[in-house]
Amino acid sequence: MSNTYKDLQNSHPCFGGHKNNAGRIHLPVSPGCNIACRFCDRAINDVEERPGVTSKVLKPAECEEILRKALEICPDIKVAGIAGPGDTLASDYALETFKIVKEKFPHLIKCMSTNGLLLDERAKDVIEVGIDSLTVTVNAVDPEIENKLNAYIIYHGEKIEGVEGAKILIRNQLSGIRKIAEAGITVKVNTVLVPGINDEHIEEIAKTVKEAGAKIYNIIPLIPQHELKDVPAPTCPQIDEARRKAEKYIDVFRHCQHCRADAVGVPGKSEFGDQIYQRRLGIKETFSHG
Ligand code: CLF
Ligand code: SF4
Repeated sequence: MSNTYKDLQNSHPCFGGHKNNAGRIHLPVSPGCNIACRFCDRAINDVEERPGVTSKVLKPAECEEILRKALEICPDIKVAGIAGPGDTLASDYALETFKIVKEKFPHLIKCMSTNGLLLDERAKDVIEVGIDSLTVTVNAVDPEIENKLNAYIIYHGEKIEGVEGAKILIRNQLSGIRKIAEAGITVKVNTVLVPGINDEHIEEIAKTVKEAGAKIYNIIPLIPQHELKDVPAPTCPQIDEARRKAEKYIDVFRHCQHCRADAVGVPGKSEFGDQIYQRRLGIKETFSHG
């Protein structure tokens, strides 16, 4: 039985447990990605798993030792999360890793984050592996808006661009959220707030994902880079306004720390990544799937 939303509010740093000093470790086992967010520097998140990229990510078999070391250094860690650096369902490494976590560290909360393109078809696997909390990044529920945020998807080996790709992405995200929520798993939705593109669309997203079964919503400010490098990052008042709008429909999480895919510790308080991972991911500031 997975942790309930109420359990997570006490023990998961991204669902309210930050007040109890709960920590998390991110296991960066997922290399490639299957969509093309226009704000994502895909040098490290490319669909093809180039040697230079995969050599930097962790292998599922390496995770047991990493987790033992991390728990020794930071006993506050309550959550084993996988949030990239690519998409957790674009390869099977995340699910393989969660199987290991479940067997060797049954007390840890298993937290997975995905763009949701494959969530509908992989929902059964996600449920079977016993994920406790799932985050889906939904940046729009209108394909015309999503098209301004995402260039294409790679779906069953086919590249589908523009509005067509956006329609499939949104459909799969929402039906995936429904299946996961119906199984009793707590779902959080992240939205990257992009001024001038989806800032007027936040209410619609919040309402739609709540109806699909999401429990909590997190607004992540855009880090301007790649194709959207000239769009200004949202200001604090803009972020506050977006949160106020979303809150009419769904609980809002306000303590997000924009974590790296290889972050370790209590978000915003401690960071042990350098001690745990000999090779850090070659990323500066990149989008986090948290
Ligand atoms: Fe990691 Fe994300 Fe799980 Fe948290 S992060 S996979 S839900 S354990 Fe948390 Fe970090 Fe914000 Fe993410 S503070 S970026 S929301
Ligand atoms: Fe993929 Fe995430 Fe980059 Fe989007 S932001 S292209 S989902 S790695």
